[in-house]
Amino acid sequence: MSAATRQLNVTVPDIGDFGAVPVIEILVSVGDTVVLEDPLITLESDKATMDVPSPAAGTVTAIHVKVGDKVSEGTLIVDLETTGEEEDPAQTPPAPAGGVPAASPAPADGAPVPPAEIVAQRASQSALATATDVTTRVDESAQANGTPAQPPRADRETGNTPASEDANRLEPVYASPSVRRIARELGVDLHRLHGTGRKGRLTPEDVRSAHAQEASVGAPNGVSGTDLNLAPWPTVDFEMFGETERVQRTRIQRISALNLARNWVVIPHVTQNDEADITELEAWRAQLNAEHSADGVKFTVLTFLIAASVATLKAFPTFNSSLDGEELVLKHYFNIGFATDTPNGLVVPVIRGADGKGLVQIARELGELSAKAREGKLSRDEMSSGTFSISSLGGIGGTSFTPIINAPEVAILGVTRAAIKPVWSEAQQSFTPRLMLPLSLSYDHRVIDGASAARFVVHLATVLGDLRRVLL
Ligand code: CAO
Repeated sequence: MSAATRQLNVTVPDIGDFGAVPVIEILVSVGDTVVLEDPLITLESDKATMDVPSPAAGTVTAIHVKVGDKVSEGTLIVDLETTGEEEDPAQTPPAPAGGVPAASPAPADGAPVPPAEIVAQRASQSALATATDVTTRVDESAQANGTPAQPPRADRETGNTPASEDANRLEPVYASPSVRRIARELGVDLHRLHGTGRKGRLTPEDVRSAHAQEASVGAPNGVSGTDLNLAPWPTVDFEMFGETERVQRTRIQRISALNLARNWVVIPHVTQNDEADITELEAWRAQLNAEHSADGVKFTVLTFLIAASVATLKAFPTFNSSLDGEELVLKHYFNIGFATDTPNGLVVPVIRGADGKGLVQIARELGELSAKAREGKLSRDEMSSGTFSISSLGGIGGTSFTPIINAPEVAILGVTRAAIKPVWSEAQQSFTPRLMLPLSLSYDHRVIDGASAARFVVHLATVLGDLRRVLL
């Protein structure tokens, strides 16, 4: 394996008899990391829907097509910077000049088959044999040969809460345009279905029965998309009113959007606002930063919030739980996620076992994980298994906001900018200037009632006011 990077121009492979096929979806954005065979774009002719797989692992450095463009074999679609590190030499001979996708997993007879051929075979076989549409992906050949398919892209995605459901969303959907059309009409999410057709392909019947089932019993968590009875989304011809610009959203942004919308719609959120007096804490923080200036460890407010949250979660175990059907799962481990703003979108790295870590270690991990997050280098492990999340906008500003709960967690702490305020002192019978930190706790009202939430935040504020209480 060589760590040297090289540029790879990825072109549309041999797609059989099809030419000038419209691009219906761009599945990657510049800056995305992909592995071998990740779908890059989707093409849809009137006969077939085809994902063009990545010929190698790497980072997308340019995208040369947009939705609606018509492409044919050899059209340049994407530039990749590859290191060769994720290429399996047994499965992936070097891509020839011109960027034609390299070989796919070997079939049973051991001879490697280039994906271009597989794509062409599948598309033309299907078009000829069944005259129906087909989604072609090299995964099919891997599955047919008993070799494991690629893990879902979410594994490498630095997206928000890549739960298995989200991973499903990133798997290719094996459905014809007509099945997709039925799904669109009925409002059925194809990513949730298991196809009963040949090689797991989704059939019209799969979609119709899923729709009937959703309508009768409702979706998980008691919410059915069809039951919401929402008005159609407004359609506006923006260009009629002036010049516009269309910008591709990153995969992280698109995945986050799906998660946030689901969590907002399914979970009844209530946000409890309060303030913590962190005057003493701030003085101690400054002292610690001075003491550790040579170690490269920076103690931000978030470091203390994590420690104080763990102490508070221990006192209020319901906040460190998840709903599982009729049961509540109380977790005896404390994995604290923190929302991180990155150029590609919002991600939530997790400090695992935060209860067993001291402030220095938490501060160090915060620095390391947020740096990795911004570079898009977080692993799935580093973003999973959170039990409680913190979203700190304190470095930017604000006085309160409503953070959205990171399902399946049941609460999230939002933090905004600390400010010096006059606080009445009974002892001194006067107002004294105190540094007050605004706290906004959103909680799942199905699990937590308002009084508990108010007590939780008061307790948290008390701990932040005197961090010795962490030791209690
Ligand atoms: N009040 C006052 N100052 C604060 C503060 C607060 N609540 N929180 C942070 N600050 C200060 C820090 O102390 C630091 O100042 P100094 O350099 O003088 O010490 C400065 O603001 C920058 O801090 P930071 O935000 O970089 O560091 P952090 O550890 O507090 O936060 C991180 C790290 C990763 C959470 C943050 O960078 C980030 O990405 N925040 C955005 C999270 C987000 O997008 N949330 C919304 C999600 S929902 O849409």
